[in-house]
Amino acid sequence: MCDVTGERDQDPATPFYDHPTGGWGSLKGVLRQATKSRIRLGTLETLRRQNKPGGHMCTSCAWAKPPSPHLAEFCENGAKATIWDLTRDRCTPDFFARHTVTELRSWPDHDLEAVGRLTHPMRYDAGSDRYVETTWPEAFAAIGASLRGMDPKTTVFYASGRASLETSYLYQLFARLYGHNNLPDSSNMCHETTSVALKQKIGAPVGTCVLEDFEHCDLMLFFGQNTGSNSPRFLHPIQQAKRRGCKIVTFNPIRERGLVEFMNPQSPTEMLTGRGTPISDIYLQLRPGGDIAAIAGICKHLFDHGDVDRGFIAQHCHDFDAFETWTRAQSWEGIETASGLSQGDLAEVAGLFAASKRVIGVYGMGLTQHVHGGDSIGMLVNLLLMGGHIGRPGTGICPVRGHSNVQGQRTVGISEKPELVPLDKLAQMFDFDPPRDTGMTTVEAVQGVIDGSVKGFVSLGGNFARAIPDLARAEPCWAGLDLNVQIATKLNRSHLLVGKGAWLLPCLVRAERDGQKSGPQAVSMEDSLSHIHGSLGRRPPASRHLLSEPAIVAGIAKATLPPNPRVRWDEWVADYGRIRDLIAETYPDQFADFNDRLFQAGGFYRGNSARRRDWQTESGKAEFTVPPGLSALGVMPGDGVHTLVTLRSNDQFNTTIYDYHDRLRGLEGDRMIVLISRAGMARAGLSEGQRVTLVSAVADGIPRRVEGFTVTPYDLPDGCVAAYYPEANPLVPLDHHDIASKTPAYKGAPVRIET
Ligand SMILES: Nc1nc2c(c(=O)[nH]1)N[C@H]1C(S)=C(S)[C@@H](COP(=O)(O)OP(=O)(O)OC[C@H]3O[C@@H](n4cnc5c(=O)[nH]c(N)nc54)[C@H](O)[C@@H]3O)O[C@H]1N2
Ligand SMILES: Nc1nc2c(c(=O)[nH]1)N[C@H]1C(S)=C(S)[C@@H](COP(=O)(O)OP(=O)(O)OC[C@H]3O[C@@H](n4cnc5c(=O)[nH]c(N)nc54)[C@H](O)[C@@H]3O)O[C@H]1N2
Ligand SMILES: [Mo]
Repeated sequence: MCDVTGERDQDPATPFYDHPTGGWGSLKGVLRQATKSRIRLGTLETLRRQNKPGGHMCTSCAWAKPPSPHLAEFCENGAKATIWDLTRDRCTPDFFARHTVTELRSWPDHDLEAVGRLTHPMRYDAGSDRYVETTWPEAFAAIGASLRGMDPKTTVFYASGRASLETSYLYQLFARLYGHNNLPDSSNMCHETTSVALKQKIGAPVGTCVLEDFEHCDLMLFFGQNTGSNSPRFLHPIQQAKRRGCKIVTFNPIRERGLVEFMNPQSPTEMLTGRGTPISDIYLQLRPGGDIAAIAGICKHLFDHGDVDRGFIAQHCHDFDAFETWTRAQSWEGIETASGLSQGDLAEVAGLFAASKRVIGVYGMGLTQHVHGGDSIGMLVNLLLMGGHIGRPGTGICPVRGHSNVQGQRTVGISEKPELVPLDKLAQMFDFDPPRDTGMTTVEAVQGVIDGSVKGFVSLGGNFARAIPDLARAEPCWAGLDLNVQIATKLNRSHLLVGKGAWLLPCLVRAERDGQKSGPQAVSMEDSLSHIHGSLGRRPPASRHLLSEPAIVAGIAKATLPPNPRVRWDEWVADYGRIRDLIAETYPDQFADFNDRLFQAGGFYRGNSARRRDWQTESGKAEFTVPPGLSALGVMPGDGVHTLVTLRSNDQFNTTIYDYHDRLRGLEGDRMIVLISRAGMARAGLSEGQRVTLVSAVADGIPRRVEGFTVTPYDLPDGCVAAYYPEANPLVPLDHHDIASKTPAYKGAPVRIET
């Protein structure tokens, strides 16, 4: 049962955290983690250098690193991520000798990772049902032999968005030399909606903002992005913008604390007075999937009042008339029903919008992870275009990316879409014929695991089997794989779903010293605002048996592929500067003089065509688009059906569960909870603390249920329930995804509650 750690006026029994984000609570969170992980003093020194030129770049979120950093340029969750990596605990061959893989499968996610850092390369031994110690040469030779015996098209090379640009470049090259484009990355569960929708709308697959824009905007609109937990360093520019008088409007079914109030841990006055900065001027708790309708309402109001930048639209936009006709035709009744917001609320936002000269639209998973997620992003771009708010200082569209290099992985070729990769250039540089067919997305890879067509899986980080939709359906099918190779830092459940051949290959973390033949090596990553940063680790490695990610990828590649005089794995691993030369040669417009600019303060900007109003779309202009309907949901709630939103707690990084607290939401101690409004509880005849089962309401003949959720009243809109990811993932059907990009609709799964 959850502790209720706070109270609010309206409903004293509803869990609520009424302190600002940041502040003493965040320091306590870090200290608790530091104590648990028994960190050394050197780790604190490492934190001081985090996200600064010459230091290492945090492995938590992808938020921008400013050119003049704060004394401590890290947040509660960035500190937790580093401390989690630099723990003194170890997961050794001895540990594996004591536990069978079958036994470990019964352990919770938190306990598996909490064993500590992996220390040795391990091979699964089916006879003893244990992972046993192996050597790197033995592992590479066996994996290479296995891959050589398989049809490349039946293998998938997955990447979680953490690996550096250098590793990612080698990884995509390996896949293509081997013979496939099956290169989904975590982006396929995340901002792939963005890559597809923004490319279609403005001709650039990433956001257009840079940090300075936040110094000039007078309105920011936040859609479904939980800044306080997931990109807390963003709260600094937000706080500064607020002090200048910038207005902030938030659309989110949940009142997330970071967007309500922020106390800057680096401000003695705020820390001592306990008073933070209020963040949102207007906070609208819309229905999940209600964003299209909410924006339609704002646009309708703008049309009614003539607040439209027709000069900009005539010069820069395509297909505006169809959008105007559609918007004017929408009824207020339809808009209010789909959004759950009133005409008055939306008119107020429209008034603010019309009065603002520079507007930024910010968004996260609340938009991308829906059946019509691409249309939600499309609507936000429509709104910005109505006022000419793209391609001017202080304006723009700002998707907040997740993993620290997820955007960069796409930039250097990790993509299942061959048209996004300069294949001719690769062919010429490495003298081979790259595959031209479209590879598998995450959804297709899972489908392939389920139907047996995927035979080999290589995972560069991540906990794929836990992060995916329909995970319970996929779980038994992993045993059917011929090869499962996991490159990782800590033990997780994906490592335990062993196939016929399974390998667990431990790597360095970013904060650790990476010594190669030519000396210590730096790596690089791209932040959410398209700036590239060098990262240098200095901590001693957790074990002398660890290899770097580039060395592991190169080791497997060399053992798999025939010799090619243009492909010099050993030389590249000896000096990562050589890999950066290859990146610069492949992408000369964006990465010229890469090595010279590696440690530029604030990162170097790789540019964005839409920011220059160079619209690289089909029509050569920015596209207005009409959504297929007012809701982003595939299935509407009603008649016992609720919309399930899956959430991250403040104490988790994706499937890595640091602890069982969700301080910013006032929820403590238990992750198996289902949040529901009191009105919703009354209607469903539920009482607080009751144990229930959630059952999927998608009628496709596949049973999906998760038992043991505790009913927890929470301030949520009608028709909506919420539960944590990954516990609730078995309830999200695999083919329930954004239509164009196939990003799973994790924020809008229809469920019933069984008592
Ligand atoms: N501490 C921490 N940091 C992280 C991560 C982490 O797990 N922990 N994960 C990283 C990764 S990979 C990613 S992708 C990002 C994710 O960061 P976010 O993009 O913030 O993703 P979520 O926390 O999943 O959900 C965001 C918000 O969407 C709201 N929401 C749900 N449905 C809707 C809707 O229909 N409309 C609107 N407007 N809002 C909705 C939810 O209430 C929630 O506040 O964070 C990154 N940073
Ligand atoms: N229901 C639901 N499901 C979701 C989401 C949601 O909002 N709701 N969000 C989706 C999103 S946005 C994402 S990005 C995915 C992410 O899902 P995950 O795959 O869970 O993401 P990671 O955080 O990369 O995975 C953590 C694992 O990576 C390994 N690791 C950590 N650091 C390193 C490193 O430096 N190198 C290597 N090689 N390995 C390392 C560790 O072994 C750790 O166990 O989940 C998706 N799934
Ligand atoms: Mo993500």
